[in-house]
Amino acid sequence: MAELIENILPIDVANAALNALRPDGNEIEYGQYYGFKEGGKVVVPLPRLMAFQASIDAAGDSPWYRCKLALVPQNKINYMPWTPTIEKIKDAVEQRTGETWNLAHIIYYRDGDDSMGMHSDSMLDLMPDSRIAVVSFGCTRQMELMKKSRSTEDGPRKMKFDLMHNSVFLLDQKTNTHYLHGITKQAENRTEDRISIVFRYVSTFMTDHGLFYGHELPFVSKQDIVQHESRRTMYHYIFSVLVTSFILFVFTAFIPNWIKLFVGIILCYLVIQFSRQIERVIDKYRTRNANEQLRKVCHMKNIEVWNQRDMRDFLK
Ligand SMILES: O=C(O)CCC(=O)C(=O)O
Repeated sequence: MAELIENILPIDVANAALNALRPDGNEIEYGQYYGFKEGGKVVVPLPRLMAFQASIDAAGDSPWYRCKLALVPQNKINYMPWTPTIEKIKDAVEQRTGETWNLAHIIYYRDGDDSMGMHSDSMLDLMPDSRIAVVSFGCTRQMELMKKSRSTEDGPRKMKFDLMHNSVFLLDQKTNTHYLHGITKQAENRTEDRISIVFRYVSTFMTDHGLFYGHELPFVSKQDIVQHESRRTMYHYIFSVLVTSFILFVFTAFIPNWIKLFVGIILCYLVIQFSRQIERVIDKYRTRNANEQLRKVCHMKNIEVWNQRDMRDFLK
């Protein structure tokens, strides 16, 4: 069930965090992001500023969270490594709740006119049973939850939570499946700003070659990818030597050996390049399959998935 915990940090630490995370605190570089309107026909600026951080490993692999935001061509989402204040907040909230998170969306609501429409979070890449944490600093804003029309779950049709300075709201995946949530505009509160840090524990990762690994994917771990790549390199070499030997044997029976050696080296190089190109096409196909597989898993679990058009756009 969703839960709200107040006074998550010592108050002086929370006040310092609010100042550090404001745009003029120079720790976070917020950007303007865009969303689709009218069934995807119009792109409009979102009424809030955002920044993105995640646990990035030494090889540059980053957790990978698919959400509608990533589909808007104008949005270039870049997960940056943790900055000191965000990492401090993450550690403190993890200690207090016993949860773990590896990715954060940091949202700056400039005043009561900034808001977030009713939606539910994509759960495609979330670690099963992990909760989403919304840590709030600054002006109190209201989180509204509304039961989805197709939900057959018992429970209130509407819920409201005041997200106070220095609080954390924990949203479990079951509530996210049955309810929409959002931050409504607050006309009487036009001047005060608010920062929310939305932490998620994502179990899908992307390597710098664009291969995915994680639970429910063909590659479960990075180790699987490393083994796959070394097997693949060996196949490239064997394939190239066989093809080159065959070509030399058939077409160059009567030419001197030193020319054969020279032509052989060049041919080998060309065949390796050619087989790498073929591998790239196969990789693209595998990635597509991985996404298809994730989609099917999500359907089985009856959780929200992207529609076919979203998937196609993402895979372009
Ligand atoms: O900013 C907030 O408090 C809510 C954020 C949220 O709902 C989301 O990122 O999905």
